[in-house]
Amino acid sequence: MMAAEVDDYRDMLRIRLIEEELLKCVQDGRVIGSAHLCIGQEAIPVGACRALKSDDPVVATYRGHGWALAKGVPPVQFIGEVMGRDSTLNGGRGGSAYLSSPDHAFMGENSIVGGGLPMTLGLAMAHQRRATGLIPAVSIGDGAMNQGNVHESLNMGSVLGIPFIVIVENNGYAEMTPSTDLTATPAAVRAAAYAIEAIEVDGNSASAVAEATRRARELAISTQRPVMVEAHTRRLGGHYSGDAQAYRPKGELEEWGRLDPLTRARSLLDPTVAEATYQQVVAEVADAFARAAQLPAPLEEEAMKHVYAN
Ligand SMILES: Cc1ncc(C[n+]2csc(CCOP(=O)(O)OP(=O)(O)O)c2C)c(N)n1
Repeated sequence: MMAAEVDDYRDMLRIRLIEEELLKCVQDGRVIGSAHLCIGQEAIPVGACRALKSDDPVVATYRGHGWALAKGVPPVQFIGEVMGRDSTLNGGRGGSAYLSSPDHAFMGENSIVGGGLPMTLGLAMAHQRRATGLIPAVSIGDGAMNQGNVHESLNMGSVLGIPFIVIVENNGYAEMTPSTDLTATPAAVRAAAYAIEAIEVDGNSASAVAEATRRARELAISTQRPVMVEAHTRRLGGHYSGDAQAYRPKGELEEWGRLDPLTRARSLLDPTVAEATYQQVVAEVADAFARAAQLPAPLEEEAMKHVYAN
């Protein structure tokens, strides 16, 4: 057992426990609106962020809680932001699906499927011009691989020689549609159309994702082009917090649950260490929720700040 394995378990568990509590918050009204959870997919942000430099900018989707936390956004501020509190992140304006923290190189979530690609291309152009040595990374879903702007960005990045990493989280579904009913070829196969490298990886292993991302980062630098990582995983919850998942075939969740990255990560640990880590994260998350609930509500008179209307 190595320290990295304890870190993987702890970091994935923190994301899982925070999201499970956030789901309760949506259900009991502590969070207004909905939330798109990454339950089952935690190994991808945890592994990828371990391989990226801490200043490498990351762009995520509405399913971006894990990425924000893996980039080091403090849980209290993160939870407060999702609860619409006056957090130091976006003052409650970002919420679950639009939060950002540039101080942690977490450039933000967005709800435009595939919308992270053009943003990341722009970020990558800026970093290349300024010769910062940083490599931006973007997470998208497999469904987003059918969006035009994803292909436009990959083509442009390849032709213009702009290095960035696109991590495709193939989680088995795009909303309520099975990925296999939607996409004719795997994402990694399509990368060849843009003459960029692609690496397929078991997205339920943080160490495998870390290794793939490390290679992707090196390839982005050596080829001076985008590089794709297709991480195969399983969404172990609904598309969003209100999704009853009636479309799932019987037994699917049980079958997919056997691949749960957390169960696997825990099985690699000494049972005493695993249990101590579990208890430590339970206490840490409970404390973070209690402290987030103490954050003040945004001031009513500031509601029109940061909007163009007045
Ligand atoms: C441009 C655009 N089209 C459609 C939608 C509606 N929509 C929201 S999520 C989603 C499915 C995306 O699936 P995928 O990219 O696989 O990501 P996942 O939700 O599985 O993480 C769709 C079609 C949207 N938000 N934006």
